[in-house]
Amino acid sequence: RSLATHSFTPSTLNSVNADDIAHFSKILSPSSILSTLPPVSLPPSDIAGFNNDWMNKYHGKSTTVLRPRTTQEVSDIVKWCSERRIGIVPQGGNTGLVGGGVPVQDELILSLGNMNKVRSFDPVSGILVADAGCILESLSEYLAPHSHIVPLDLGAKGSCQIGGNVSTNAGGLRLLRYGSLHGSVLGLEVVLPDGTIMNQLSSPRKDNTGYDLKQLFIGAEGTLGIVTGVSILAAPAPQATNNVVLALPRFENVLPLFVEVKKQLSEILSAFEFFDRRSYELSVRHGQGRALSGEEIEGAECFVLVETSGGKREHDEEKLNTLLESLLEADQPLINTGVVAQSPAQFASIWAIREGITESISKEGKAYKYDISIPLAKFKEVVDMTRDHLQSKGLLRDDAVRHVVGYGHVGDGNLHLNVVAADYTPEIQAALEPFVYELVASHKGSVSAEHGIGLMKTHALHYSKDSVNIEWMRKIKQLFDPRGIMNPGKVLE
Ligand code: FAD
Ligand code: 2HG
Ligand code: ZN
Repeated sequence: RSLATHSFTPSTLNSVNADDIAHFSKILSPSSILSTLPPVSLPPSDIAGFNNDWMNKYHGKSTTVLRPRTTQEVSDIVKWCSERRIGIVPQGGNTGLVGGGVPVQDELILSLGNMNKVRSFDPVSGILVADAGCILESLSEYLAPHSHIVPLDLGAKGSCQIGGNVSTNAGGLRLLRYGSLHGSVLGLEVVLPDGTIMNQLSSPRKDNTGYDLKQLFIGAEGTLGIVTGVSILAAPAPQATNNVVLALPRFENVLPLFVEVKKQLSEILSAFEFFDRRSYELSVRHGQGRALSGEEIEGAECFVLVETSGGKREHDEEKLNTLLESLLEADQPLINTGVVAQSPAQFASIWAIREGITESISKEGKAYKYDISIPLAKFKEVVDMTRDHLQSKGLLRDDAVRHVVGYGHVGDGNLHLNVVAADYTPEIQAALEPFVYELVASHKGSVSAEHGIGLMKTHALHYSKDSVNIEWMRKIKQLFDPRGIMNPGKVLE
């Protein structure tokens, strides 16, 4: 059951038919065409995974999934779809959280999964050029022997693709250290909505030759073209990493703690991640990382994960230990305890608690996700106000809303407010929206910090962008995609 509150109907678009399949057969090998239409005639269940999103909240009705192997094949498909006016949904790992990667109706799904080769890596400059369909984790594995890392990391790394990351401008767990993809992506290869291939992959690191067109595709969520290749600046792998989970008696301590941690760890600080007590409990309940001891979590209202990445283990350990001592010995300690990883396994376990929250929530129930930018000082207030609001509506009960939790990237001012319910229902939806968006707007925040607009937030864009900005977004969309075939109904209504 789709709960999309949007009435978008791509009425001017055509459905894929058997003649189209015959044409695609001339472009692609048979194994690259999955379709319920003749002559392929697969059962719908064979393509259900492409029609349903990661949360199982948004459901498309596509009949056909194409899995090209080359940029030329993508171009030939898009050219045909442009002439025939068939809507196309580019799809990467399908881990997006705003319904952007699945069709609204029966648009064709163009899945990048077969374009999964590293094209080149230069260990001197650190420039990696890869097909868009490369899975993020496989790029990390490729770079490890070259002592480099992808400047991006997120919990979905085992499934998401670099092209999907670029198209959502994914933030994730390393943004604090390495900045956004707007900085680290050096060039893109894109198939434009008329099938033209725009290649900027050979861009050097410094390139001020006029308008920087690639920036438009970073975060465009597939509405302006299909990213087929990515050139990205990999970072030198840190020689030493460590992490610690800090238990805080009250949320109000997070802000002064962040200031203190930044001051003391300075150049070796690589992550500062926040999760409230309930998020922690859900994560360990569903087997994500080893639970802390009762003593360690006693009296803790929330937790902060601090990661260090530096050049010399002894130096970094000394800094981390000095930080912990000073925090614990202060007159009014900001933390109750700090558990430092003593082994690679413990390091991974501490990260698993934080990275596993999203998955544990999906095991606990259906998630309403609000990925918002607000002032750090307001994180708790917004979570509490949302919970109180649901309570006042009588919705805080086991068969409706089970939990309201907050976690996220404190260093970037990005809160993940998650409302975990027994089911997606119109009643809960109406209680949450526009309530949450108005709250965000009252703090001059963003209704989408890092996940994008997709289908979920097209109607909420105006809470964060004024009419002049939206108008120019529309003009850009019209310029690139006058026939409206590229990911219709996403980002802009
Ligand atoms: P998809 O879900 O397939 O697509 C996402 C959007 O990009 C869609 O609009 C799609 O049409 C478009 N798209 C995909 N590939 C292309 C392409 N090649 N060309 C053009 N358009 C394309 N996000 C964060 O920012 N930070 C996080 O920390 C984070 N953690 C996550 C953890 C989990 C467990 C999950 C499930 C998701 C998380 N996300 C996070 C959401 C995030 O948006 C995605 O994980 C990721 O960036 C999407 O990549 P994907 O390949 O799965 O793209
Ligand atoms: C994270 O930071 C992701 O873990 C997912 O961005 C957030 O599930 C969410 O709301
Ligand atoms: Zn996040």
